[in-house]
Amino acid sequence: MKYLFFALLILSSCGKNIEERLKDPANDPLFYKGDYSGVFMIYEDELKTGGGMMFYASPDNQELDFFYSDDGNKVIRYYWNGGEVFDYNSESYQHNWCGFGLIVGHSWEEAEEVSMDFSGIGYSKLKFKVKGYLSQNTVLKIEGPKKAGSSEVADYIELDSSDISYSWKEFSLPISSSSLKDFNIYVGIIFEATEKGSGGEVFIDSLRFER
Ligand SMILES: [Ca+2]
Repeated sequence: MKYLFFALLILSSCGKNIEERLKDPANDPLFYKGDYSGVFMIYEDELKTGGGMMFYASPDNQELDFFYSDDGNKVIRYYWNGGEVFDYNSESYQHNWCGFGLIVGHSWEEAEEVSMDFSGIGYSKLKFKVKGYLSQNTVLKIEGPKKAGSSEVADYIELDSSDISYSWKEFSLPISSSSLKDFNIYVGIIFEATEKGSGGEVFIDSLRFER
């Protein structure tokens, strides 16, 4: 049984060599998919999903780092100066929002094609740690799993300047089991602003689904 399991892992992987995989199969999302340990780690020191990311609008006026060193602890750093970004849907520049998604596919070209189904595992929460700064008229929206390109509203939590500081704080977002069926995006991280030149700087770590 064990050998069959590894054989499946090897067959389903292209990017990593076998030795690397055998060293730490627990880092593989497919392992977690079959493992009912109750936690699926999305980001902890690195992106653990095996997938990639995509910006929702153009990456202008933003800085995104998946290996930011916070006193040696690796975290995601996302900064927006509140400047304009190009919205591919409306085909115009705007300063109301920007963001990115952690996707199941490896790049935006695969965003709508590659999906994951966690609906049988029983995850009910998206948990994460966050710290940083938001301008008065800017909010940070963290969205739960969703289908790319869908108009369905994902589960989300909205944090404003009074919710975060430069001390770590943990949040827990309840997620519906239906959102975990055939999703393309694990998590969306979005800044929304009511005025130009706002924005913020946030650090995110220990991003995970829990039962
Ligand atoms: Ca970390």
